[in-house]
Amino acid sequence: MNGKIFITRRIFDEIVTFLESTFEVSGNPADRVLTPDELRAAAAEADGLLALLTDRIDQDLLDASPRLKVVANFAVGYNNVDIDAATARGVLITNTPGVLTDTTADFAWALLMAAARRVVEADRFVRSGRFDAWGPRMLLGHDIHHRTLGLVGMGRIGQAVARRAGGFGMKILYYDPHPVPAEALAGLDARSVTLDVLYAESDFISIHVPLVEDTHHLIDDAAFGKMKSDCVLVNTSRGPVVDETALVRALESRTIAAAGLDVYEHEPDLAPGLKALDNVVLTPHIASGSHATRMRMCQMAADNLVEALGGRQPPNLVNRDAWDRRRQ
Ligand code: 8YV
Repeated sequence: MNGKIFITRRIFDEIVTFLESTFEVSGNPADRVLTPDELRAAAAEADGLLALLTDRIDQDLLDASPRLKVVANFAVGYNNVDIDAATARGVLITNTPGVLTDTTADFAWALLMAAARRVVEADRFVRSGRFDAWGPRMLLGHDIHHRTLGLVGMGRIGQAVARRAGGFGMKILYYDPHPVPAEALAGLDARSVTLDVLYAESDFISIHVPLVEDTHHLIDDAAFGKMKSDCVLVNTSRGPVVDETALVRALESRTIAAAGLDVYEHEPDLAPGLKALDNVVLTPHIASGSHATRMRMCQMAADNLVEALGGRQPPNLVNRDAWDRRRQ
């Protein structure tokens, strides 16, 4: 056996069987997030962890995990990991990029359309028995076709959302601090703009940035103040990118028209007043949640464990310096 791995949450049986062919596998039997103490106790015995974004991989945990060589995050995002602390110990961190791009982009569109055309509200209206006849001004929403979509972040998922906007005849604006390769923009009528121009000109704003120091509360009261009053905001990235109490204020005061949220600042808790609002669609962090994509994400995390604990550089290594450190 190539070492001991611990799986922090129940995953697909097929992947457990796959891992058991190489490793001594143990895992969290319960379908709930482990407490920090439980996670620390498990990690103390492990050479590798298959972890989720709900697992805090910090200095404390790493200090208490003398055998730990690799953490395979079952996610493309890795803001749950203290990368510097891991790299300092030569602990490899991997993620699951690419395989979830289209599934997540589809869901961003589902939220955008549900919020713009009030789908959830309308469903509740019909279920409540209030639909007694057609009405000319009933539950009117906002057009999507031929409007302007603003993308905050133009990485893989932002680009995939932009590609879908083509079918709606939309104008695309994007803001990304990092240069976007020309080939990624090929065929897309997308214009790079400043955030202020994006806020001022977009009818829809969709967020596709990682949670890092610079993106924490990127969307705040000041940003909402620059947006159109009929703007619809969509967030499938990370909750703390948006100041959620400011968002509640903006939705209550109709500073913006509506929002579609899959992530929350203090997930799974919601900011006070959010769930009472009609002009917001709320989902529980399921954007990458298709059967096929979650299975692929899980297989990718497992493959990274096999490579790393087999002494080979894992394909989806996030902290290259840790690999160099391990080889010294
Ligand atoms: C995951 C995500 O489902 O990949 C990410 O970064 O947020 C989602 O796709 C979630 O992180 C599970 O760990």
